Amino acid sequence: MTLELFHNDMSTCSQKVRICLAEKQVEWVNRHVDISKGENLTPAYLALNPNGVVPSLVHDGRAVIESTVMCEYLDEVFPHAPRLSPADSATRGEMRAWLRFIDEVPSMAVRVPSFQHVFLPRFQKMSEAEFAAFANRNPLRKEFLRRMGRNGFSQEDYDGAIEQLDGSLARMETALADSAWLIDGQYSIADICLAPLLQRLEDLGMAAMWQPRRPRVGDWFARMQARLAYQAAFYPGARLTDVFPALRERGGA
Ligand SMILES: N[C@@H](CCC(=O)N[C@@H](CS)C(=O)NCC(=O)O)C(=O)O
Repeated sequence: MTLELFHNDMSTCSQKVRICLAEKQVEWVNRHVDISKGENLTPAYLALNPNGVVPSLVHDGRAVIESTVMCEYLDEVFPHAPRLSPADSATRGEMRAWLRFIDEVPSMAVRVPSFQHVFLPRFQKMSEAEFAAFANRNPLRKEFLRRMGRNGFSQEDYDGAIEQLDGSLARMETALADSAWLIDGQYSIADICLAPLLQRLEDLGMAAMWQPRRPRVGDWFARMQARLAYQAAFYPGARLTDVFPALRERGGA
C-alpha cells in the first residue's frame, strides 16, 4: 500500500488532511508542492489535479482530490480507531452539512486576509500583464485572483470575508454550547476541517475574533491544538508565523 500526499506545508487544506493521516497513524509519502514556484500548475500536477490546487492524495496510483473528500476517504479506507465520522447516517449527514458549509464559507473567506496581509507582495512584484497571465493559468482561482488584483481586495470584499468568518465562529460557538465537539459530542472531520482556519486567523493576529468573546470556541481550539495529531500536522515551518515571523507583531483585523 502506498499513500502519497502532494501538499504544501502552510496550506490550510493540506493541514486538515495531515491531521487525519496523523489521527489514523498511517504512513504516507511526502510530496511537497511549492506553490510560490508554480509547481501546482505544471502539466504533470494538473494531470493529477485539474484544479491546480493542493492537496492531492494518491493511493496505490489512484488520485483523490478535494481535501474534505480525502478526509472522508481516509476514514473509510482506514476504519480503525479513532473513527472520524459519526456511525449513524443522520448524524453523519449533520457532519457533512457542516463540511459543505466549511468548504463554501470560511475556507473561501480565510483566503482574503491571508492574501491581503501575507501573499500580496508576491503579486505586486509582477507587471499587470504578468499578473493577468498568472491569473489565467489558474483553473480554479482565476476569479479570486482577478478580484484581488495587484493592489489587494476592495474594502467591501475584505469586510465581506470578515463577516463570513465572524458568522462561522458564531455558528461554532452555538454548536459547542452543549457539546465538546461540533457534532454530537464526538470529535470528527468537521472539527479537523475548521481547526487550520482558526490557526490561520491566529497566525494573522486575528484571534480577537473569538477571544475572549467566544469562550467555547477558545476552549475547543485549545483542545484541538493539544492533540498529538494536530502537532504532527503543524510541524515547524507549517504555520504562517514560522515563515513570516513579522506577522507576530501584526495586531487585529
Ligand atoms: N477545494 C479545494 C481547495 C484547495 C485549495 O484552495 N488549495 C490552496 C491551498 S490551501 C491552493 O492550492 N492554492 C494555490 C494558490 O494559491 O495558488 C480543496 O479543499 O482541496
